[in-house]
Amino acid sequence: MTTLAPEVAAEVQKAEQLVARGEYDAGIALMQRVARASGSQPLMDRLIEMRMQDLERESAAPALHSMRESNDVLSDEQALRARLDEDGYLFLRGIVPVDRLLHLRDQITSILAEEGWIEGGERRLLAVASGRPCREGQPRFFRVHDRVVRLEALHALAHEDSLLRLMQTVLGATAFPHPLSIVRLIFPDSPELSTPPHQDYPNNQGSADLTAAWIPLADCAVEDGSLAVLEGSHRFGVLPLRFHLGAGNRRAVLHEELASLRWVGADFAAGDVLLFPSLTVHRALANHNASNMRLSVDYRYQREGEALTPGCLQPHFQRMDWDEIYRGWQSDKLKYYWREKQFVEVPWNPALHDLPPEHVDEAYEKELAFNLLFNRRRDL
Ligand SMILES: O=C(O)CCC(=O)C(=O)O
Ligand SMILES: [Fe+2]
Repeated sequence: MTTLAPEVAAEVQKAEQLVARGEYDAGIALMQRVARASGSQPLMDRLIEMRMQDLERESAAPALHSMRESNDVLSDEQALRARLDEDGYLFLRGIVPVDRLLHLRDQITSILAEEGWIEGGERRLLAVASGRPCREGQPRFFRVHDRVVRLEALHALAHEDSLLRLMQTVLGATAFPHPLSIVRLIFPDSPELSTPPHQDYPNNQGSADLTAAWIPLADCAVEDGSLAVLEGSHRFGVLPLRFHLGAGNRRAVLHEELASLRWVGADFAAGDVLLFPSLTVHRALANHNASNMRLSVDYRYQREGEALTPGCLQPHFQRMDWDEIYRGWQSDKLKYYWREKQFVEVPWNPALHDLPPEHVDEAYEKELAFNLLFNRRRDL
């Protein structure tokens, strides 16, 4: 470091001070500019170390309060809606029949075991991870996901009677699920890859009343990586985005006004459902289970007559069309069901989903930092 020009050294010192004060975004952004402009390897190494620290900090558990259960007002639609409006979420116990969840879990874990992601045999349903964590977007991720996303049971679960009745109570009689059914295949021992705080609105757009249902496919305690919600965060409009390694590759930037809000979470039991509209900030907690993957699904519902974007009518990741997905399904009942629904198709606005230009370098640096952290844990 002694060979650095004085003005470079001053910038480095400023970046270090920002990071030491906890201003990671600003400190790392400055360090990134200085390190890349100087071409100095020691500065690049220091930048990656800062990124490692930042990844650890980001994935650490937030102070967590208990989610409010709303089963007491389940049959009172006014009260349910008032809760949703007040808290920005609804947490309901025992909605989805457990046999329906297990039926899907059985099929997903069969695929995961065949593909070598988890142990087969008697422990298959536990989803005991046997390989290195896989990230959304990697070729080995898509090899598995392309099989899971074809499962009739994955799509049929969004239409399950009790779940659909709940969504129609909350949203109104015309509520229907988008065919975009999402499955999450979350490895243990990779907290840095947990889904970061974000709003669904930039991904889905259309109606802001669009409401997600998050459903784990087995009991899922906080330590197993359940979902947490930033209570009341639906009142702050659409937040800016930064790159993140977790699902969706984007996190919301939480400005000062949101600093006083509380994160709420719960130990989910199989059958429990968490609902939230698309402006509510939510995140996954890190999966610290010693061995098991966290498997969950999330579906989005909206009222007829409202806006939706074309991506909500496509299979997740849009790697195949519905005809291909439907090949081998037992029933025709749910094929293209949304063609009977009324909605206003509006264009998706990419500007709402864009990342700042420096994100390409950031993605590379974070990937490097993640691999270093992961290998360090393995070496312990
Ligand atoms: O399950 C996860 O990790 C993310 C879920 C999520 O973001 C959602 O359901 O909108
Ligand atoms: Fe989300």
